[in-house]
Amino acid sequence: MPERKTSKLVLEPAQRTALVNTQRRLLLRGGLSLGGLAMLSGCNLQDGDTFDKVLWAMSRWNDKVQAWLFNDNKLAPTYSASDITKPFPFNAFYPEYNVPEIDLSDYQLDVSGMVADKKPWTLEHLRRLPQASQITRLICIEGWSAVGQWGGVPLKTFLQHIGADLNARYVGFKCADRYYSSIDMATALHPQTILALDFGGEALPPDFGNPLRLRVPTKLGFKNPKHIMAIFVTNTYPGGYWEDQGYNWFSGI
Ligand SMILES: Nc1nc2c(c(=O)[nH]1)N[C@H]1C(S)=C(S)[C@@H](COP(=O)(O)O)O[C@H]1N2
Ligand SMILES: [Mo]
Repeated sequence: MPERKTSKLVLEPAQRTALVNTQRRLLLRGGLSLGGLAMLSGCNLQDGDTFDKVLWAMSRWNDKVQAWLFNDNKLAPTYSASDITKPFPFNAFYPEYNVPEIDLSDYQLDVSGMVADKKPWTLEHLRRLPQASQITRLICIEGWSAVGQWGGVPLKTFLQHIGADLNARYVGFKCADRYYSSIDMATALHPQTILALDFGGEALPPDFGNPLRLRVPTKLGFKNPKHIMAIFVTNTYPGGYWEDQGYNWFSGI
């Protein structure tokens, strides 16, 4: 096994300032070395690694700390019907006219990974499971937020029905539009995390993720994948569309 080097990185002054500030924010006050950070983040950091790679490792480390601090019962605030934002903002990595067209007649949700029952689910079948509804705030990292009402199957209920290994680390989602995302198991089992079929009391319209989206009000908007086609349970870090471009994977409580 190659020896881990823990000596200092060579950084530009501006990078140094940014790194020092990030370290402060990430509670790295205890004087964690590059090697120590490498061990905690699971990244193989070496002398001469780029600034981006070090920041990325720190973000992974931060995710871990947040998961340790995560409290199952911590609930996102809920609102009343009069607080609902109208019209509700649309957001995706493409403009509204490119929203995917999904043929509902042959739609099925695929299930794979660490689950006992891998049979695909129809929408009718999903609607026969117990349903929950919430009025919560969706917060987009781009600087806007909006209150909406979503209804559907609590993800915990769904995971129990498919015999998912609830000790697995991640639940991942693949969408009809190349989007993908993933959440930690604690978040998947959180009482407010739902597989939403309805928006504002009606079946999800195309703009807002028909026929199925994840609604997880304890996380930022980009952790709420729309147009879900497949769900998988895994111990292998699945990343996400924005997560893999540097957005913090945990992004919430
Ligand atoms: N499939 C898919 N899901 C997605 C996105 C996307 O581009 N494709 N964008 C995410 C982002 S960044 C946000 S803020 C929310 C926006 O949801 P809304 O259109 O219901 O407001 O969806 C998330 N889920
Ligand atoms: Mo977003």
